[in-house]
Amino acid sequence: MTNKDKLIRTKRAWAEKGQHLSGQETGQERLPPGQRLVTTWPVLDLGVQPDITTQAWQLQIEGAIKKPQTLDWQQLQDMPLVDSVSDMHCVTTWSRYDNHWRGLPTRVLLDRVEPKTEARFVMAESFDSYTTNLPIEALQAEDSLLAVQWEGKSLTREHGGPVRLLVPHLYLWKSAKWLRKLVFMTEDQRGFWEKNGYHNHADPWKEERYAQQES
Ligand SMILES: Nc1nc2c(c(=O)[nH]1)N[C@H]1C(S)=C(S)[C@@H](COP(=O)(O)O)O[C@H]1N2
Ligand SMILES: [Mo]
Repeated sequence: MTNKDKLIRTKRAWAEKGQHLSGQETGQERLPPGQRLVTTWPVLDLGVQPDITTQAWQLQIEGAIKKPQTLDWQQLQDMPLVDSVSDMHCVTTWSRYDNHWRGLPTRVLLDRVEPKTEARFVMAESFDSYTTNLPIEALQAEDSLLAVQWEGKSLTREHGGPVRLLVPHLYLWKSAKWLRKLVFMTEDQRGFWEKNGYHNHADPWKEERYAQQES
């Protein structure tokens, strides 16, 4: 068994046992319940880190939208990129404060593709075949980005460069690395970890870690 398979097996086993559920309430605190602060940035993925050049990178945007389109790297650079500071929270219990990002606010992208009124969910798909699902509101949040830089440097390959999704108010598994496609959906569908025991919603302040907590 490869390390990758072991990691996936371990995480599935945690999901089955409800491991890391603290049952604590932290109210308005910055650190969500059951999390601990780190200053490093751990790398987590399914073991394949696609090597996508900025020249080869393209984002397909399709589904229940009025303006289906493909964005390339240059088109993305020509859009109104912003700097944004946010915290990240991984379900494996580490959190990292004050990450400096640069990217395109996903709400700007929503304005550009014009979701149909019946569009309510989005499936993010990546170059490593990873998928994760989100409610459309997650992309309307002010600090959700198509991220291209972290701490003033191009996003590295291991962290999902050239372009990853960043949805800082949800556990980090919702932030798809090596983003390749966004599919707007009228009905919800579960992505990779959501089918493998993780919570569909992933709100760290509600400690929505595992599917078994969904009632
Ligand atoms: N494409 C892709 N995106 C992914 C993953 C993955 O395996 N493939 N793993 C997710 C998980 S489980 C986590 S915790 C974060 C980790 O991001 P990082 O490696 O930059 O810390 O990426 C998420 N996005
Ligand atoms: Mo994760």
